[in-house]
Amino acid sequence: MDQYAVPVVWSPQTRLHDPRHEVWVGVATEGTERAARVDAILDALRAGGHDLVEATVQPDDVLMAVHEPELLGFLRTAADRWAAGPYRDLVGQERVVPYLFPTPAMTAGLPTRPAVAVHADAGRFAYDTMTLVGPGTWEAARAAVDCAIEAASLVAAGARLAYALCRPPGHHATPAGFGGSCYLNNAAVAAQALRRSGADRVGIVDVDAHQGNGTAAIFWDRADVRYGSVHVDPGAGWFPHMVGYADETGTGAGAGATRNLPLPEGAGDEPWLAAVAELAGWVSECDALVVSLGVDAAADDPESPLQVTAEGYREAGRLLGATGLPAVAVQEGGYHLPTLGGLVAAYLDGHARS
Ligand code: SP5
Ligand code: ZN
Repeated sequence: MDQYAVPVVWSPQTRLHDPRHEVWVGVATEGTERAARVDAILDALRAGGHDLVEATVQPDDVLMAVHEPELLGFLRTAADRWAAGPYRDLVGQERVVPYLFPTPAMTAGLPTRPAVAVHADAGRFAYDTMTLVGPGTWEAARAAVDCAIEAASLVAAGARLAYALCRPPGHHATPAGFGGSCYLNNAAVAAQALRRSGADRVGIVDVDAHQGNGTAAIFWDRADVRYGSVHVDPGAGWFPHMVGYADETGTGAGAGATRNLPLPEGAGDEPWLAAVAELAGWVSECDALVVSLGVDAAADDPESPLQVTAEGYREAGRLLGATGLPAVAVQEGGYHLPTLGGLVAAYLDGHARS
């Protein structure tokens, strides 16, 4: 076996989620977070000589430590509720799309109770209209969590680096909400699993093009898990729009344990790698590392204006590998199918050879 081979934990179940469409600015656009992403990545990593490991089913306890039971219950049952409702006749499509959102603008201080109709109830958990729940969504998201837990177990057992081919991605999933193509927060689960297996302090470095508002929220008031992200400036009009600014640094026990490094539209390798190096230094005093490995900061990606190259991703791997920390890399975004696998392979090679 190649000494630089990385265990790649994946699951065929992650192909079961087919979002088909995102409802965006009033129109149904083609979904970008497609099942074909799994095979694009698998093919590149298999060709790169890495070791494919099929995830086994893992218990729910770590997942329940990062998400509220109400969210898990909704996601587990939503597609069946939709199938049992009148939607096939009404609209002829089988995916749950939220129709209203019970924000303070609606509730206005009145007492509220959960909506009976699933298209209304969905707004209690969904925070955008782009992240639909259909048949197979729960099974895929839950299998992605299995991948994250199993990769963390491999690292706890002595692997220097393990990669979890999680799909759908997770870093936008908050304690009680889903959005941004994410349902369950795989990276948060990996960090929590590493904590349970004995790492006193875990650092998360998020190199996805978008700030991981879900991961930030989960660890916002915790000192034991640091969260650092480099991403396109939300102030320039990019998702998640309302969070991810540099002055957001955590609260309470977690004060100072969050870092956001926003970059302007068009930023390429040089400023991006300077930010990655900064975050690598910041987490180096932790005991273990989780990398939220979105590759949508790449120049060809349709979902972000950053201009990072494959060599940039390789160098990011070197920088984070050079921390010497045992590390789990968790797949996040990355949507350009022709280059997706090569970008992930470049990162893993840089990290494994560092
Ligand atoms: C995990 C991750 O990378 N999530 C990305 C969330 C940002 N999505 C914003 C989508 C904006 C609309 N894109 C339209 C493209 C046509 N489908
Ligand atoms: Zn992203």
